[in-house]
Amino acid sequence: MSTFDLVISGGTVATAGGVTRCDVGITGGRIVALAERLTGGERTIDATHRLVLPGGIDAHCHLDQPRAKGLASGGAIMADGFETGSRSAAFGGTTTIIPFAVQHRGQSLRAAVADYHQRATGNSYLDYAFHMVVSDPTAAVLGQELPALVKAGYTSLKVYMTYEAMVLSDRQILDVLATARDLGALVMIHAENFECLTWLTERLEAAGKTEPKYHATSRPMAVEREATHRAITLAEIADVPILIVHVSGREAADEIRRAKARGLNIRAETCPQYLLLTEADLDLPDFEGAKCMCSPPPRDKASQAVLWQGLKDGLFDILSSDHAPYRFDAGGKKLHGMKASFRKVANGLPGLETRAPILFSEGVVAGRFDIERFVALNSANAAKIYGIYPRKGTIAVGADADIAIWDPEKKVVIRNADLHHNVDYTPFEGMTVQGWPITVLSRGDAICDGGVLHGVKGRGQFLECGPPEPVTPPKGGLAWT
Ligand code: DUC
Ligand code: ZN
Ligand code: ZN
Repeated sequence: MSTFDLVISGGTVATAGGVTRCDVGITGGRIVALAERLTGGERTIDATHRLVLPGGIDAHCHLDQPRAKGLASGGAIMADGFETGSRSAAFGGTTTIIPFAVQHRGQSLRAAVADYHQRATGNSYLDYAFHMVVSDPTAAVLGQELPALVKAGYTSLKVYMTYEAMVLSDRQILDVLATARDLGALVMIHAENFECLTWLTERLEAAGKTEPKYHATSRPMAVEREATHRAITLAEIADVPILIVHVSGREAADEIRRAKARGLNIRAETCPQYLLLTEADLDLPDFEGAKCMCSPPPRDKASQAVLWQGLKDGLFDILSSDHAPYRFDAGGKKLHGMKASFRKVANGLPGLETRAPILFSEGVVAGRFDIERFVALNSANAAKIYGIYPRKGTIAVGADADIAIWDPEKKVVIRNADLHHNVDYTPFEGMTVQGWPITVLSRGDAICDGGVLHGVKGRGQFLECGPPEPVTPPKGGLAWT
């Protein structure tokens, strides 16, 4: 009888805490042994000259979301559900996804969560958790639904400071933050000033300035900076940690740095599009700029440098894709035609598969940070922040065998034709990256290997999340309770 179901031999194992040459023994979907040399595997993967890394966690992605009623861009169809989204993520070395269960106004939060379970069940190749989106914080949501849902393993939720159908007032955000504080849940905040960007949008439209490039003009850095500052202020008043999602540039990053220096418990995320794209990418001919339209929009080279610095020095905790999969066709970006105002174009771009390879190539290979920091940004920090560590996010005895075996030398030219999502473009077309995951295991099962899909659709399991880190005790500095 074999000692292990599988042994990964000869590779270099890296976690957020260190790098070591060792073999990994896997049985029953879990890591059961780490040693210089292991024998007795029913199967063996030779990982010589390879990096053996915890599978990535994409902690911010949108899958199978019906467009909220009332949005100008309403009606556009998400091209990826849990099947193609998780498949694509796996080919890029990601083994856990955390998309959103979105509450629409008038809907119960429980019903929203149940709806997204139906969308995921039987479809995902990978394990998944859910963040909730709270767009209607009624007394029932705050008083009954959230306590029950947090207990049931939904320990993070997102609120929006913009979007007609989602925006919450400051007072509502405070209500949500205070509830999260009581429950030990983590609130993620989309920080853009809705009134300012709406005012700018109306003026731009009145002047006939409606092409995709004006999307960026309508949401300048000041719109994000102000909202970031306000989000931090609200968190300070409520005395609760928050996580600011998809930080796009310098001024917002500066606000977060200042808040952290004051001892506030602010976590932050950025995304590859803000590291690689600029506002100029929205100004491509033939409506092509719409491919790079996301909110907040990409900024400039100076902001890119600030974000890279923040990834390196700990200002940012995670790098997520914000995968929002709209095709460049009449069901997606072109739903209202190529002459439509930027206001009507669905926001977002795809990135589940390219996220980790871009971070590895531009981060580790380019010498911006080491492999431990890569693992922290790619998986370990997300696992801790969202309460699934150490089951996910590390290579340790007892952890799930969610492992990506990377060839650190392999050079890949990113081509949409080679990706596994259902979107008909990638904003990173033609970019060369070095380093790519060759074999990706989820709980010991090979999901993909050498470019071939082996995983079984629907095998992915829902993950109940525990309490998020950081759960630093409330400071009690602001007396309001
Ligand atoms: N912005 C969001 O807030 N969500 C999805 C896509 C986007 O661009
Ligand atoms: Zn957002
Ligand atoms: Zn998003």
